[in-house]
Amino acid sequence: MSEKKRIILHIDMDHFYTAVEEREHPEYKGKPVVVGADPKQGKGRGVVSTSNYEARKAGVRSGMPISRAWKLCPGAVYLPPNFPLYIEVSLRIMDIVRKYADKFERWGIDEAFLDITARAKDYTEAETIAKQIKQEILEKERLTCSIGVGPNKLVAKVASDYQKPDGLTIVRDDEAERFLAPLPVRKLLWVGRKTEEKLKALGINTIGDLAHYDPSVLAENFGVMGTQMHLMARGIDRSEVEQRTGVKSISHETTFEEDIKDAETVLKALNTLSEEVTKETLSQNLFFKTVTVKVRYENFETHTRSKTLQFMTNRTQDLQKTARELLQPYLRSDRKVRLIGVRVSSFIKGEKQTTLL
Ligand code: TTP
Ligand code: MG
Repeated sequence: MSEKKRIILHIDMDHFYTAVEEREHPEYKGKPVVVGADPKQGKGRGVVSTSNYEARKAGVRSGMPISRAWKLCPGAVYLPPNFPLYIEVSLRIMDIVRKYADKFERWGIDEAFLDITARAKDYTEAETIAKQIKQEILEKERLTCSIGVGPNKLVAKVASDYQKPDGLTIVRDDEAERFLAPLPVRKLLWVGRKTEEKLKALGINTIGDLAHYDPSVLAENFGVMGTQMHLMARGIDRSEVEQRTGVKSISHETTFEEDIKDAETVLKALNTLSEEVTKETLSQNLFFKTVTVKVRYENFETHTRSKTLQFMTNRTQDLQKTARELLQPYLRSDRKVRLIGVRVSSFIKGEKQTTLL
């Protein structure tokens, strides 16, 4: 029995946080813009959330220490993240996008997968749909995105990243393996830095190298993941586009400007983080049950501790109280704290909560 051929789209907004900031502040247009921690004239700690393409030209990247970004690009506009705004824009974009598909899957704040098999009889029709989506997002939100179209989620995702910004890359099922072959293995989803190093040691640099490698040796070296990677390298991915809340957890963390000994200051920051987290869960109509806190001491020793509540909640006070209980044992007069974080997980959607009650 042959499987029905699918057509999948992956949409990824271009430099999302900074794009939203540029839209709100036209005076930033054309300048390098960095969203992230306060750079404090190069002495700031914490990291870059994202940067626009002008700042990327200077070498600034997501996740890089903000102090390094400052060195690379001192003239950029540096902005703190405005999460409530990004979430609001993200939700509106998801509402635009989901109309175009029978199956829709949100994937992080600025990405989504669409299964349009039932709506596009071929790749030409798929291209028309992709162009309509780009046009509607541009008209309604004045933002650009990049879209990849392919026979499965894997190929669509790699394709959306292929030409950025404002790209549209179409990869038909019979072209998938050839399209992937020259790309570095790290472009495959879930191939992290460690795996990349191990693959390099085996002489595997490109996805094509991986596709032609002996699968039994890959299985020996990487177990089930080896088999999985070999399939992916040949452009094979059977995973479905699945409707779900899209997020498994929501978290916020902060690196203090200087290491903190005073428990009250740490707890105050914890309250603020908890507030930011519940703002986000409320905006997505999610109730949570599990709370996790993270603490990093000045020597980078890091601990996390979780608790699952007896009830689902979306209340800031519940989160603040639980987070405080969890963090308290780590606040010791002899240890300075560098970073703290709050995460919530085990979600259900608001409507379900009402039916449960
Ligand atoms: P990405 O889609 O990875 O990045 P991007 O949209 O900024 O840029 P690109 O044009 O390459 O797609 O992430 C979406 C948003 O998530 C990004 O705007 C900011 C946030 N983010 C972080 O806060 N930290 C990170 O390390 C990354 C990668 C993203
Ligand atoms: Mg993006």
